[in-house]
Amino acid sequence: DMDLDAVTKYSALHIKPSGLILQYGTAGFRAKAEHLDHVMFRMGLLAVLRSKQTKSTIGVMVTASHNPEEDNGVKLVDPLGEMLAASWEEHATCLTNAEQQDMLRVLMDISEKEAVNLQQDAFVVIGRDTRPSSEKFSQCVIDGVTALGGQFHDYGLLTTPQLHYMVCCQNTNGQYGKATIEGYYQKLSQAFMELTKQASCSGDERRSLQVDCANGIGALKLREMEHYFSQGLSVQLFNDGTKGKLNLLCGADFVKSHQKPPQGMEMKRNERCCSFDGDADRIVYYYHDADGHFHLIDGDKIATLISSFLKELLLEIGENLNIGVIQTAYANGSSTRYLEEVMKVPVYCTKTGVKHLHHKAQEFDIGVYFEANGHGTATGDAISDMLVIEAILALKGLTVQQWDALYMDLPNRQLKVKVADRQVISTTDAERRAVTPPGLQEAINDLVKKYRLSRAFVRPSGTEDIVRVYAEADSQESADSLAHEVSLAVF
Ligand code: 16G
Ligand code: ZN
Repeated sequence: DMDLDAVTKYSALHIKPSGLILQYGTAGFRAKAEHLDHVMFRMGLLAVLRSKQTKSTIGVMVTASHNPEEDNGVKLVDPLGEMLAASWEEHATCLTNAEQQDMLRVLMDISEKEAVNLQQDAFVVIGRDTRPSSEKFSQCVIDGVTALGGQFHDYGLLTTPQLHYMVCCQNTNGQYGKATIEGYYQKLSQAFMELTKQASCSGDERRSLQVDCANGIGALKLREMEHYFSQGLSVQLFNDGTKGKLNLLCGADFVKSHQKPPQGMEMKRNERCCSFDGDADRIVYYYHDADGHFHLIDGDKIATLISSFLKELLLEIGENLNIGVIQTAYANGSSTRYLEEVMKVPVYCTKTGVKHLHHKAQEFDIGVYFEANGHGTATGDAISDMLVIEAILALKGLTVQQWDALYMDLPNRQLKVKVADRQVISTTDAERRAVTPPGLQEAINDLVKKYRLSRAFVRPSGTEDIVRVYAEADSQESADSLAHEVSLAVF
């Protein structure tokens, strides 16, 4: 029987600071760690309800991805390893923001609204990143699960995609893979070794790759996994967490947004390097050319490599499956053009956030999706993305320069603008056009007209209290000045 006294008793150990309001956004809750104790506990409770409702295992991941070490966050993972359903995101926000004395009532309201059978068993699996606050927070989640009588398994340190994998395995009777870390390593490595066996690398030396692990969980897991695929690929790890701080001056987000190499990595000319983010669900590649110039290979170019490879493979074997590439407004205009005009692959644009891309991708026999920031593919897994990229480069005998030369990125610039209330900006057309405030889109249109090959948009961030501005044009100077002018129009 449900023992709600246990919920009351445990919740007294995880008091919500009154007045604090948080929102379950594109990547779950994210905030300074000191605000999150009650959120973790309540997400443990909510995971139990979702598990009872779906009669499946639900995942809870404690991480704040590429945010600074002082932050933390939490997100729930749905039965097939997917993002939490939208209606439950709202429940998550309501439950988290309920004042202490209202919490139990809100919990019961959700349970009623969703027709949860409280007698049903519940099972929750938990993972966490390497942040100092994460271990304590998984304990808060466990308190929430236990308070509602749920069973749980704590996997401890995992990358975000590894937790998604575990949830999927738990709910598919082992058909997808074994729900163990060993099972994950085996599944990915075997696929990689199998693929690269066909590469004609006669006498070629073993491939090697330099990996910046953002001083995060990716380093630990890649080190554990390395020997499973080391016959095909040798990885050299940098920013492995032994010296530097998580995500500080390194990692995929830093490299992409600053368009420069991470600190703490020695780059040799013309050699492939990549960066993960703090929870290893994003990846970008880059290299220094013979003149020492830095070249970034972002999510758009990764999507292009993977989708072109698949398209050619389908032609070769005469298989008539439909393939689509899903991008966001941030996709470089050159990538969209190349995919549509050269590769003849249909391209679709959705709102920012993996769940939107994922949803659209499911409409195709083969859906490839990437955000420009390196978040993409089937689960958004930096390790599996790295292995598939390495396999394709090997099979096609492509160097990193040849890959980079598929198309030339249009120069672009991103800016953040602080405004009093970012919600006054609303958008349409997959965030490419502003609907409100009135006049803003017209102002942007006028600015864009002043530059060649130009495009610009603004959107309220889903993860920070700011508005983001994106601009691209035929030269870096033009992109910079367009972005600047648009940011002034936002005030
Ligand atoms: C979240 C999203 C990421 C997106 C980013 C945009 C997931 C798992 N993560 O991190 O895909 O690029 O938000 O942030 O969906 P923004 O709204 O602050 O620009
Ligand atoms: Zn991440």
